[in-house]
Amino acid sequence: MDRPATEELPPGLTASEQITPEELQLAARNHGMPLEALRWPVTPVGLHYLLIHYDVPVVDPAWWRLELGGRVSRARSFTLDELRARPAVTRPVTMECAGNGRARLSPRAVSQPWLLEAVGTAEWTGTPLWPLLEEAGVADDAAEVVFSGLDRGVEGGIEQRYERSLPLAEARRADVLLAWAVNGQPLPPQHGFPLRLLVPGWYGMTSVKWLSRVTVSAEPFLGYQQVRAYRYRRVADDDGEPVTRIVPRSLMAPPGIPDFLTRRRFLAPGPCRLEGRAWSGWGPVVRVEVSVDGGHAWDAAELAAPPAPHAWQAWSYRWEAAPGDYELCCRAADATGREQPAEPPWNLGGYAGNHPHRVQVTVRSPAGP
Ligand SMILES: Nc1nc2c(c(=O)[nH]1)N[C@H]1C(S)=C(S)[C@@H](COP(=O)(O)O)O[C@H]1N2
Ligand SMILES: [Mo]
Repeated sequence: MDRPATEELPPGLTASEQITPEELQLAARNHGMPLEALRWPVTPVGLHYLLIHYDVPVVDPAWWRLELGGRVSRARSFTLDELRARPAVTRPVTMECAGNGRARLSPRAVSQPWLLEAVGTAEWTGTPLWPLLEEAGVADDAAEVVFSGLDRGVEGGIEQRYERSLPLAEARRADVLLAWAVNGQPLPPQHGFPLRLLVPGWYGMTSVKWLSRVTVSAEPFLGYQQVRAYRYRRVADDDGEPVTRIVPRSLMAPPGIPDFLTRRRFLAPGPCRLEGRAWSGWGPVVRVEVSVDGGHAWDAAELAAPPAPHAWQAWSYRWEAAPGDYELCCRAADATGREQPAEPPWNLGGYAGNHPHRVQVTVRSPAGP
C-alpha cells in the first residue's frame, strides 16, 4: 500500500494489534454509548458518549459569562440567567464523534480509539444562536463565527483553548443552539456546563462545550482544531478537506446475550426481531439493509421516519434464527445518495469510518440458568 509512515502512525501497527497505553488512557476517560442503549430513542445522559480533549473545567455560573464580540457593532456579555430568559427550544439531536470507527481502520491514527459507540441522541434545550448575533449587529465583512471553550491543553505541540469555527451560513441556521440543558437537566460538567454550542448534523467536534466566547470574524479561523485536526488528509503535509457533516451510519442493538470478554452474542433459535438506529447529517436516512451472512446478501429493513430532522431513525428486521454461527450486518443510505461503503476511504485522522456494522452471533438453545 502507498500509505506513508508518519509520526502519527506507529510503524507496522495494524488494527488487529494491541492498542497503546495512551489510547487506553483516552478510552477510559472518554466512554462510548453501550450499544444496547440503541434501544432508547433518547439516550439517558450517563449512557451518551463523551469526548473531552483536555480536562473538564470547573465552572461557577457566578463568574461565568458568554462574551460575544469581534465583527459586530455591539459587543456584549451574557450571564447564564440572561441567556436562559431568552426564547428556548428543545429538540432531539443525534451527535456522533468524527473519530467513530477509528480503531478499526488500518493503519489507524493514535487518538481516541473508538470502535462504534461514539454516538448518542439527547434532547438539548437552548436558545437559537443567530438572533443573538443579529442583535449584536453582524458586520458586512463577517465570514465565520469562532466558538471558544474554557478548556485548555496541548495538542500537536501547541498550547491552545478548544476552539472551532463555523461559516456564517451555518451559524445562521435556525437549529443551531446555545444549549444549557440536556434531557431536561442542566448540562452536567462533562457535557459542557454551563453552556455549549449545538450544531445538528455536524460531527461532534463542532459543538463546542464550556462555551465562553463567540467571535464574529472576517478571516478564516486558523486554530489547531480547524486546520490541523478534523481534516480528511492522506498525508501529513496535505491541507485536506474539512470534516463537516455526519456521513450515514446504522448500528444494531446487539441481539441475545453477550459473552463477557468477546461480546459474541448468543440467542435462542426462532423468530427474532433485529433492531437499531440509523442517521446521517446530510439528509434523512431512506434505506437500511440487513445481512445475516456477513454482507453477501442484503435485505431491506423496516425504517421509521425521523422523530426530528437530525435525530436517528429506528429500524427493525424480522429474522428466523436457525442454529448456527452468523455475522449480522447493517448499512444505511440517505436521501442524498450517500451510503455506508464496504470500505470507506482511509484518512490519516481516522475520521468518518462508516463501515457496515458487523455483529457475531451464535444461535443455539439456551444452556444454564
Ligand atoms: N470545549 C470543548 N468542546 C468540545 C470538545 C472538547 O474537548 N472541548 N470535544 C468535542 C468533540 S470531539 C465531540 S465528539 C463532542 C462530544 O460531546 P459530548 O462529550 O457531550 O458527547 O464535543 C465537542 N466539543
Ligand atoms: Mo469528536
